[in-house]
Amino acid sequence: MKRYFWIMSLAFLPQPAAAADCDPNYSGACVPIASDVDCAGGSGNGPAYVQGPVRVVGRDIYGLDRDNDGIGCEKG
Ligand SMILES: [Ca+2]
Repeated sequence: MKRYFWIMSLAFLPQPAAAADCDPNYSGACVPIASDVDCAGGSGNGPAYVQGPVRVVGRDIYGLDRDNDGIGCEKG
């Protein structure tokens, strides 16, 4: 019985550290946390880029969703 709970607790551990490096304001793709993020293939100057589309679930702090429909980098 004790062993059963130990195995179950592993299933609820946080995902590996990579997830912590993604901005929580976006989902669907890993938007890096940087001074500025632009859409890959777009005209932005970085320094970081994300391959869209990404869904804005918080504040669009990087301005990826220019037409405010909730999806950023649609044509990225
Ligand atoms: Ca949009």
